[in-house]
Amino acid sequence: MDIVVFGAGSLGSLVGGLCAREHRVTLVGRDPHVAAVRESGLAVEGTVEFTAHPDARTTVPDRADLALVTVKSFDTPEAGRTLADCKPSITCSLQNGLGNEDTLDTHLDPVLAGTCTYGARLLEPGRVACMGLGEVALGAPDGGHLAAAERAAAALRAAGIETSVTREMPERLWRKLAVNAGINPTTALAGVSNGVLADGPLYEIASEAARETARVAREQDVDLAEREAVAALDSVIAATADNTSSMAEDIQNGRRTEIDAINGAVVERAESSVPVNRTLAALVRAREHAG
Ligand code: KPL
Repeated sequence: MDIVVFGAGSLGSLVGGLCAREHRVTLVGRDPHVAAVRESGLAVEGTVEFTAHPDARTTVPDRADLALVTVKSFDTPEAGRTLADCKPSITCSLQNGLGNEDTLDTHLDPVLAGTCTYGARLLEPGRVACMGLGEVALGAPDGGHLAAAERAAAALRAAGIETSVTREMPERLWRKLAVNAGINPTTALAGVSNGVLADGPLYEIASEAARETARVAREQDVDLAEREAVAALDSVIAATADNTSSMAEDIQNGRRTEIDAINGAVVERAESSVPVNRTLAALVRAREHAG
């Protein structure tokens, strides 16, 4: 199968590298990373260790059977427009935040929603660390069955990636949103690793952000209990204790964050009051603007 991974950052490179053990993969990203991969291959280190040799470039190839989208949520409009040129038979978002599938759907069809629990870190151009084995869940963004999800899942499984197809993607996306709404802004603002949230005052803030997110999910007819959102938060904090969240890394490096698609998305959709998400979103935006 021809797979294009649009967004060769840490997660995209890891997933692309794993897929390249079985499929023809093109990683689309930025130099100097893609130049290093083209020249010497992609070294995957950590929980799994191998060198993969995907094609790597800054532009999309002519065609693709499957496109995996791993760019930051604010780059999704560009991903949709650019990927339309290679007419992928199936597109699947593996991104953080809400709304990515709708944005991709403007240009591509069918579009699947996906969640991925692999931990990844880009060490330097051409080298990515696998911080822990994970799994992928795929399905129709609005729930229900989509045959394309079975085909995409079969391709990922053939590459050794544990993948399930679910009819409950809305619940999964909101559960993941609750986790990100709790962990990402609190770790970014405090400048700490995920594990620091486990005890103390930051946990109260993170868990209240997750509870608010579950309440907003239910306002949108998505069945997510507050205790389920907090249980998901607890298990991700424990499983990623040593990791720096993507938002904390973005703030440390003076980059734009995904705040709009995470806490901003909760605030935007809320019918009730969500003071913790609103405050976290305002504080992270202020930090971004301060540079
Ligand atoms: O998805 C993540 C992120 O950092 O964006 C979590 C799950 C919080 C892991 O760090």
